[in-house]
Amino acid sequence: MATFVDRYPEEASVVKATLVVSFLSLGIGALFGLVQALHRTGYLRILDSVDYYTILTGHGVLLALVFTIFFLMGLFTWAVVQSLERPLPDIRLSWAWFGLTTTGATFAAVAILAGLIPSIDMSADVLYTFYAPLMAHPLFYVGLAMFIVGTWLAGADWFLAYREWRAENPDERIPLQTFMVLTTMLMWYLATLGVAVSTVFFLIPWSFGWVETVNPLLTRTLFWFFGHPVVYFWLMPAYMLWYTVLPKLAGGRLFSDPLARVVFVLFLLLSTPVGIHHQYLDPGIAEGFKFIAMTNTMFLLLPSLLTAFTVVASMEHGARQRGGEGYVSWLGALPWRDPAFTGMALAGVMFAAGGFSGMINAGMNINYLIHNTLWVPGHFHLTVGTAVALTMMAGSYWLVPQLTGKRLYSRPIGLLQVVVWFVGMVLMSNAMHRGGLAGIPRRTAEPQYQNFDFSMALGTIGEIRAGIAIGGTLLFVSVVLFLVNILLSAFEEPIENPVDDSLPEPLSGASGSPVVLDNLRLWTAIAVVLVILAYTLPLAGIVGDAGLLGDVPGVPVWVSANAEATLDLLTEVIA
Ligand code: HEM
Ligand SMILES: [Cu+2]
Repeated sequence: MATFVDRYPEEASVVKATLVVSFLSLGIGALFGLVQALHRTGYLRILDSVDYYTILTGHGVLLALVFTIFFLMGLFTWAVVQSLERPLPDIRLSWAWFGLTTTGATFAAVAILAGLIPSIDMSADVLYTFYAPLMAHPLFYVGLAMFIVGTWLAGADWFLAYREWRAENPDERIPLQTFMVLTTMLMWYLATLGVAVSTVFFLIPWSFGWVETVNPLLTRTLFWFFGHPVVYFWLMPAYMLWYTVLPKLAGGRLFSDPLARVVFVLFLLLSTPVGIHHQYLDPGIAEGFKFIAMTNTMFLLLPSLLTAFTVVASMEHGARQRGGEGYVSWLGALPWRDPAFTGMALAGVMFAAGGFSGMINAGMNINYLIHNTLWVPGHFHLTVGTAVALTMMAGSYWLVPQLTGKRLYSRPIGLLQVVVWFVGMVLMSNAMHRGGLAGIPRRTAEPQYQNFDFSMALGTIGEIRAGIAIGGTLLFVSVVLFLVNILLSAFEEPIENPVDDSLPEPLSGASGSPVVLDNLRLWTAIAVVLVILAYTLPLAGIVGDAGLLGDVPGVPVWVSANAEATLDLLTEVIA
């Protein structure tokens, strides 16, 4: 059968456009990552420590929000079109959401980067978590709002495509990839309510000066209402690739379609009512609510363990089809020379490690030990920074040829790239975890530790710094290899079948999965109820304590070019 671009040329253009934005952000974000890694370890300092937060905000926003979500929008568009086997209802809608998200992301990026130019009175050094009392230039929040509305329209595009398909196929099961897209988007609609309310009703009016004050705890809580589920928004594209593409690359078939559906339903139900687990150390939220969030978080382990089981079982099936034998030696029969396969498999291994450190984060009491230390970036560079990012890069080696009709420039470079990422991340993330245990804070340009002379359980501060600097450098090199490989692929000649893009049926198919799983209305209703139960009382308490608009004037970091004004404001706040 002809490849994706031949069957759906217009949709392929939309997907390509989203990937271009995604990869551009990846390149800039990775450069910032390198600058940070070398700066805070003292190896190379090319900028003033004052500008560290501009770079750190750029890194977080461009990688965690722009790179990942643009990739998701491209992947989901591809997935809906190819699994429903029909074009999108109206390609103008697709270009509209692409235009809106791209403009929004550009506004936010401009507001952040302007912080590097002292003559422009604009900055947004508020970090990718952007809650009060740090205040950004209004352009930043307006950009974010446009970006979020754009993702809503993208979801509408996919739901409309599904509705057209459903009208013609009233009795069929929702194709698995479309099911994944729809459940993920339902979760997203629910989760983004928090950040949309916070941005539109509080942060935008506040940054324009229409209201004097905001309630910082309220904006924090609304951020984390969205800030936990967003991690599943990053993760679900990776899960989609692990469930539907990885088994095929391994030479086999997905072990179980019903299990995959159960996992996505569980994420829809459980992603949102746990956000308070990011606020274990926030005063102003009663311990009991934190405890409930912790309990819900532990339930979230279930879908991840189900995934580990299903994906490994599918890989084992593939390996045995390829002649693999024994309890463990079947691993050797997997196609390790294929960069798409190896990248995703290594990403999965890293995700398991990230799961372990995540357990520490999730435990209310142990969390106090590592809160706001380097441990935390150590953790999420394994999860979003590798499980997601490396899967997206590896998946691109298989996906991009379908969108261009051209083969990948070099598979060996691809293989080298994913292995370099793995090694770099082992070094950087391991050092970050240990640094965190030693008490080194995150988000700090100057963790000097000159007179640090007590011995640590493992390694020394010097060795931890070296791990971060060398690991960070390898990661940057890996991103360069990835981008060059993709760029050079664009100059290949188009060919008939640039990649084997067929996706085999699961071993245990949709017909074996309970029909109720496809009842999206039911799951959405339960998800809403769970959110109401988890959030009504905490939010009522926060608003009851300090009012909707609080009494904190805020710290507008966008006048930080004028340090004295900021200091005056700070003094005012403290007084
Ligand atoms: C070239 C590869 C990368 C390098 C060298 C790198 C390095 C770093 C370093 C050193 C920090 C800690 C800064 C601090 O707390 O002071 C950091 C933070 C962070 N990184 Fe990365 N990183 C890389 C890739 C990624 C990727 C792929 C993602 C996500 C997709 C990511 C997301 C983040 C986020 C969200 C933060 C936290 C920002 C904040 O605290 O506000 N990074 N990175
Ligand atoms: Cu979380």
